[in-house]
Amino acid sequence: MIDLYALTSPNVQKIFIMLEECELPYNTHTVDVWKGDQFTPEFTKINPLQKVPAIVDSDGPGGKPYTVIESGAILLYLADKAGKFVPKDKKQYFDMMQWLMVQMANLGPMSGQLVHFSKFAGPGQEYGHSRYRTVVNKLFDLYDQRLASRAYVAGDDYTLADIAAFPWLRNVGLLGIDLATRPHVKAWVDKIEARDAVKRAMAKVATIKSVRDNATDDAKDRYFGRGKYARA
Ligand SMILES: N[C@@H](CCC(=O)N[C@@H](CS)C(=O)NCC(=O)O)C(=O)O
Repeated sequence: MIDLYALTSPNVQKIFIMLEECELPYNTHTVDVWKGDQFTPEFTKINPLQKVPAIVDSDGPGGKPYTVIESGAILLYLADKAGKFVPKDKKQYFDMMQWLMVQMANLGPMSGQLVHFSKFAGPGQEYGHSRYRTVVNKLFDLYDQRLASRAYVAGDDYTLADIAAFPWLRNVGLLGIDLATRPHVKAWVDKIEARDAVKRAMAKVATIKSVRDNATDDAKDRYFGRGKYARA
């Protein structure tokens, strides 16, 4: 059995999608990062980075419990366990890996910064907002070019590169990105959204409750490492 430590963010959505796609049994534990649950000693033992997602597999390597953090590593771990969504052909495997890394190192973190500067940083932050809006727009263009000539991000098959990118590329409302000029991303989002496993995953995400809209100023400061939580 897999225990998934989760809230509702795109990095967590990837893992719900992968678990549903692989039909692996799992329990969900809510870690409300807007309440500070990520900082408890119990959760810090599971993920010293104090972030969701994380999983604990009771049947890990050697039949022993095993913990995995970082959504990209979790996707690779689950793909290995289920034997799915990773191409066997070497070239295709490395195409998939490169685009998984593009998502993990670029699309995810840069989009996260864009959301931060547009929703949470407060007034007077135009430099940060403009910088990340530009970077994310360029990344959306890059994915659109890529999807213009192939069915999926890595090639002909649906792989981890799609599962990792989907929650971010569909997130256009929050990011303030226009898909009208990215028809290939739009068609790909629609295609992935129509998968049964993705529908099941997103329905599960929708049931998770958070205090996000009523988070205290102190909880927000701690989450964002600002105010009395800032480090020199
Ligand atoms: N690189 C990590 C990012 C995880 C991440 O940033 N999680 C956020 C939610 S999207 C979180 O738990 N933030 C709480 C905090 O930073 O205190 C991954 O892909 O798993």
